[in-house]
Amino acid sequence: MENLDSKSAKLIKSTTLLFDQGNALLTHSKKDSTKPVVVAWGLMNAGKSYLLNMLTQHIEDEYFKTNDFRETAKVKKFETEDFVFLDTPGLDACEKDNLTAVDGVGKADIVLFVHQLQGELEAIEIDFLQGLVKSFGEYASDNIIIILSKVDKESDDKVEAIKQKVLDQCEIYIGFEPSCIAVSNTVYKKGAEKKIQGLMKNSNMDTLHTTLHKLSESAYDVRTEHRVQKKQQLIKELKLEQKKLENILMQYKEKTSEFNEDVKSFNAVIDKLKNFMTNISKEHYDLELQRD
Ligand SMILES: Nc1nc2c(ncn2[C@@H]2O[C@H](COP(=O)(O)OP(=O)(O)OP(=O)(O)O)[C@@H](O)[C@H]2O)c(=O)[nH]1
Ligand SMILES: [Mg+2]
Repeated sequence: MENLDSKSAKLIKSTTLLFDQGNALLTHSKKDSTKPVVVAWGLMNAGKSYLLNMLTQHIEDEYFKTNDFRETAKVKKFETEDFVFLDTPGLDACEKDNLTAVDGVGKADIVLFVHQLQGELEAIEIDFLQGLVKSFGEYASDNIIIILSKVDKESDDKVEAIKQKVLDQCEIYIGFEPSCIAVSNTVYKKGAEKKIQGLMKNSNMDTLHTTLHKLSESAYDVRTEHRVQKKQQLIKELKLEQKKLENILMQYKEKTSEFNEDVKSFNAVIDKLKNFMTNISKEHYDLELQRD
């Protein structure tokens, strides 16, 4: 059985963690942006940074640096008139828990989950999506958009087939089919540079813009609800911790009174022993005297 000291040490640790979460929640609420925060997540090289450049109209100059190898190393932010966009490093296959490792998860109002159109969702992507859904609770289906990127590399039929497969996986693993938009960053860039409306339309970036604006109307309400829910959950957990702490305190008190009882009888024995010693010494002294 676990002893009282290690039980209480564990409890103090978990309560402190809950306090930290509560403080983070309070600080976030105070310095929150009133604009919806849009966060791009996805595997390395999925096209997150390129996508955010297009969405923030960085057509010629790259604000979010892109590359063929792992490029983005930390969260980077750009604010437009309507949104705050956050770019994140690609999910790491070696990382056990990408969700807690990434910054910004508590701040995200809308998630762009970028999946490169090579095939279906990989296990690590599903894991991450499941974590996101847990964190968003009942608002997950409104807030997560799956972006299928680099569609210029595949035929329309293949794009459609992969989209269907990804949506089926979402239904199975996260319990709903989110909005799913197939985009091409390179086609949008070409269209914007050469001012060719047809290319820009084909890239589907406008559809994504429209979806974001639609979501932004309710994003603030959803964020508030999300926070309220998180606070309620925290209060519930803190109350449970309080009960456990009180229980441990009681056990300590019982131990102390047992200990006090032990000390009392111990003292009584010592007193008895002292008396006995005094008597026996006295007797011994008297005997010695008689002998002399
Ligand atoms: N053909 C094509 N290539 C793209 C598209 N979007 C991005 N790329 C290329 O894919 C590579 C990766 O793009 P990034 O935007 O840097 O990918 P990322 O997801 O930010 O990668 P990390 O920051 O390393 O996680 C780059 O070479 C881009 O040029 C697209 O729509 N079509
Ligand atoms: Mg990047």
